[in-house]
Amino acid sequence: MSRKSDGQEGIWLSPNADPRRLRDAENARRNRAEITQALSHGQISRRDLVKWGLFTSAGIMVPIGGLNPFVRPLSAQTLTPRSRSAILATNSENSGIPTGLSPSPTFGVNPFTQPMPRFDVLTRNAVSTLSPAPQAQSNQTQQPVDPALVGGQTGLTGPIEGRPPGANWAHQRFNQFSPQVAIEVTTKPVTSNNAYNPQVTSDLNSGINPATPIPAKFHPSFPTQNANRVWTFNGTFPPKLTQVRYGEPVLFRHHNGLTTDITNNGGFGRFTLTTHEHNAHHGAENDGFTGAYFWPNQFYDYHWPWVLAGFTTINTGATDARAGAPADNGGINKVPGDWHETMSTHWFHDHMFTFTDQNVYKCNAGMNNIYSSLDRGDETVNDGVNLRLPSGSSNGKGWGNLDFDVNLMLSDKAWDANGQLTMDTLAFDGFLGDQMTVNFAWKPFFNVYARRYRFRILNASVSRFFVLALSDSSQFVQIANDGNLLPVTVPLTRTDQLGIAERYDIVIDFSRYGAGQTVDLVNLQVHQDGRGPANIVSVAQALAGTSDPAVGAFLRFKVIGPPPQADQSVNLTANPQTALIPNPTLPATARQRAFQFDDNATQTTNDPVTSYTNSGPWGVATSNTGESTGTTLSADYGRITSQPGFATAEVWTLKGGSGWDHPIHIHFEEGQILNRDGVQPSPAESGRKDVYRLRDNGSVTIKMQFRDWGGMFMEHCHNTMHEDNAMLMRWDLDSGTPFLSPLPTPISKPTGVTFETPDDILPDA
Ligand SMILES: [Cu+2]
Repeated sequence: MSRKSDGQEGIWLSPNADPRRLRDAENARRNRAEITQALSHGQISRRDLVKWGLFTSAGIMVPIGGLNPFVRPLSAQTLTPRSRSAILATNSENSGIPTGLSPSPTFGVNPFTQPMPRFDVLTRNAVSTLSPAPQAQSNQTQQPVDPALVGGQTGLTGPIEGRPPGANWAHQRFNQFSPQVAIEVTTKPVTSNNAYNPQVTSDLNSGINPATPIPAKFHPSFPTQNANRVWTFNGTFPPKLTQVRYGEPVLFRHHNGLTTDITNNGGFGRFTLTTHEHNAHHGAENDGFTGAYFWPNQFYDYHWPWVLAGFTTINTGATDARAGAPADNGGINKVPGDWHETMSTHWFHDHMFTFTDQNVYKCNAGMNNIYSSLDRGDETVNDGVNLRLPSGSSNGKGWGNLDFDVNLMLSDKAWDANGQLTMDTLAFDGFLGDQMTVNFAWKPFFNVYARRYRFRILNASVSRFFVLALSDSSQFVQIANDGNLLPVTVPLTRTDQLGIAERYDIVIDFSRYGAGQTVDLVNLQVHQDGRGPANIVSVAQALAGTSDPAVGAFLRFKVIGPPPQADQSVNLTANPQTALIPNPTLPATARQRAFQFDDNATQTTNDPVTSYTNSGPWGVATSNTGESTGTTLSADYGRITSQPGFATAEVWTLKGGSGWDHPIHIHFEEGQILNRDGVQPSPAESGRKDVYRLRDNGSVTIKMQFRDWGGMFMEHCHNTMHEDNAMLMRWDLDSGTPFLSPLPTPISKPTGVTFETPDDILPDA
């Protein structure tokens, strides 16, 4: 299929469009929302949609008026079998899967009129505050199960913890890395925030008084979100931040506080949860496996040990200060492992099988800053190890200062005529919102001092890519990509395409501006559909406006004057190509594999729980020999696609289809790009990565290691609309006793997790 929507107008309907077209779009939106809702309530399946002729088996929505906003309602196009087959016959190449919702209203509010809230920092508690105490194996203490979860049956019990039971899902090395910090959080329907904890003073938070409740609104002058339209960590805005250190294991206890009524979801989203700490180097039992989801009234204990990769074989005596954690007194606590594997910027989000897109879009996402001796979050510590990236030092802890180290979560959203968050989950090409938010705030401003700032930028969209520039086209410096500081920083006036789930850490030096000046962060990346990025426009074009309403300025920096203390961070303005963390040395290649990410997938299994319920639209073809790839398969988390050897390194080639850009995420350990389409990667993606944009018809060859921990992990497209429909595969890493091999697949139920043998193991896995 080609990328351009043949002969169709763009998906973006202007508010000034022909009123009939706007009305048609609104009718189509309502009809599609009904189907979305019925799907999310489990009342119908995707297979039903195919059976009824609303979709082809390849997942393409047929152009039926009243459903597809690009097709005028015509009496001939009612849902009779005859017209359906005629439509299917004549429109088999219809490539425009619409995402054309009617424009989101902005209620006469101007952009840049609300302060951008800093992240809400989750409290770090003593482990003794957890009740019950955490334990290596899942806590199977029984509790009554709400009849609503089990078809009305009464008197049933189920475990308080949703983690699968037994030795295979016990926390690996739990005694060796016993938790020292507890972070407890509950996903809940959204409400007002009365306990906002930004960990910075008000002058560093655009004047926001944290004692003033923060309403569940994308702007103070927009309507309040209904409780079940938005589900967040702790049920409040803004997004949550965790702060962790190497050598300090964390017990992240996640409670499911959602309603037990599956239909009480605001029209989209699923009440079962599983939380992925995006690219943590942890055992699989803590990775948020897509099938290891837990239910309302349950919790799941995630053990985050925060170890440097290679800790079992490299620097095992912990003698190198560069492999270290920031001590409270400004010193270093050395840890085992390879300091080249130090990570900095992560995020965590829901990974529920076939509902990740909806649950993350409902704002169930946060970020995680990882502190190390190299990147400690105190720019004043001058010990020859600390890279002194912009942070400030005001908390007096010697690490974890957020003064000038700012998390930015970018996501495009859409809302209905009443201002309520809305989503089109039938947009199988990809879902695009028409409104930009930063930290869940619509087009905010952010006050800055005239000094260097670090911004940890996350693309938390469903399907949208970004290209970022400053409105005056001035220079900034990229210091990290994904979780990892770059080998050498990169001066830029425009970023590369920031794929979904990618992180770019950049440093902007505002000392060149005077008090009262402003400069905006601008998105230059146009989308015409959700398949991948279209053209990139100039800053001038973006500011003038394009057909894509999410292009243009979306965050305004207001310079308030000189900083209260001198900037002591490394001067990247003077030295924009500064060495940070070199790549680790990779061992010999044990094996090569190839994965093709494509459409028109088939499903070879029919497991009612673990299989995506019909063939297509998306899938992965796997060659475990590295030669030509096999059949493109729809996801089944009961299928073991590949089984890399423990403590080996492999070369994987990831290939994309024509007309698409799939940002591929491989869980567990970073890879290094050996080549992109046969040539060396750019400096900005020459570090370690966990998301690989394939680009149109592109291929990326990476090398990665498989060590330290075992279990079942995933590889998938992070355009979550593709991931959920069903471009996801499972790979297993057998770390030996006590693991069974092959690992039994967990089947999650409110009454407890059971296991079944894998549905399928691919040849040469
Ligand atoms: Cu994709």
